[in-house]
Amino acid sequence: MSLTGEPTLRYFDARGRAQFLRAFLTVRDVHFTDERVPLDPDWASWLAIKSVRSLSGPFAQLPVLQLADDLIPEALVIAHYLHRETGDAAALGAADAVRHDALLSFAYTNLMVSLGILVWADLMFPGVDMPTYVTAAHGRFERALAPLDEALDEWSWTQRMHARPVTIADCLLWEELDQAFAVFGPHLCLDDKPHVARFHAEHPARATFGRLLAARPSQITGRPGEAATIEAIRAMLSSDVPQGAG
Ligand SMILES: N[C@@H](CCC(=O)N[C@@H](CS)C(=O)NCC(=O)O)C(=O)O
Repeated sequence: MSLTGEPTLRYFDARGRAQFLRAFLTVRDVHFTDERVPLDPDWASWLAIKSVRSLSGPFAQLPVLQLADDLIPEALVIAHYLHRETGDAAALGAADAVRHDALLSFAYTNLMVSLGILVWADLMFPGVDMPTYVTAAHGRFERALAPLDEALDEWSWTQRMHARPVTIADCLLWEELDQAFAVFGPHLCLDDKPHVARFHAEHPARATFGRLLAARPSQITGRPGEAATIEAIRAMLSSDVPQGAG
């Protein structure tokens, strides 16, 4: 890889928008510094650097990838940068290159962002009717997986994944499916999405992903009280809890 020096990936001590980048760099043996801003109750560590553009980038948000002489902001921009620098972008054929970028965009927007908003919903939208919102978000998430299932099948994505190095989209899609299991628990059913299930279960880097997560157990988002929120979300989705309760 032509990344000169050892890059620093700066993000909060959470999986969020950066775990797939950590996973990719690890799987592809790129030495990097995994700099994690602690999730302090008053956000003191973050506020100390938020206005320092050389640390938090042009939009004062994380993640950023710090290189020897440059700083790359925005998770998707970092992802595309790594995809190019590894030579992966050039190695994929024209059709797979478009499919790859489409998967990256889909997994980021339709899966990651939806899960993040769900976990933060009651704080982001004060007064929201959470049981209704949770049921709708869960349904929307599962419905989004149906065309994904078809695409993975049509593109023979999982088979092809075994025949080449793991790409950044492979890492993001696995991470988002895993985050979805962590949020929805038994309420995420992939029985009718065999290609999505196979992608998650047969991913060649799943052992590395698991080791990384075991070494640094992390929240999904930086939301205060996330574990209790996830428990409440699952309770709302349980058929034995009447909708409208909680
Ligand atoms: N468009 C950015 C969004 C980044 C973003 O929203 N980061 C959040 C954490 S997930 C953040 O830095 N929040 C702190 C703040 O905005 O002060 C991306 O996709 O990377």
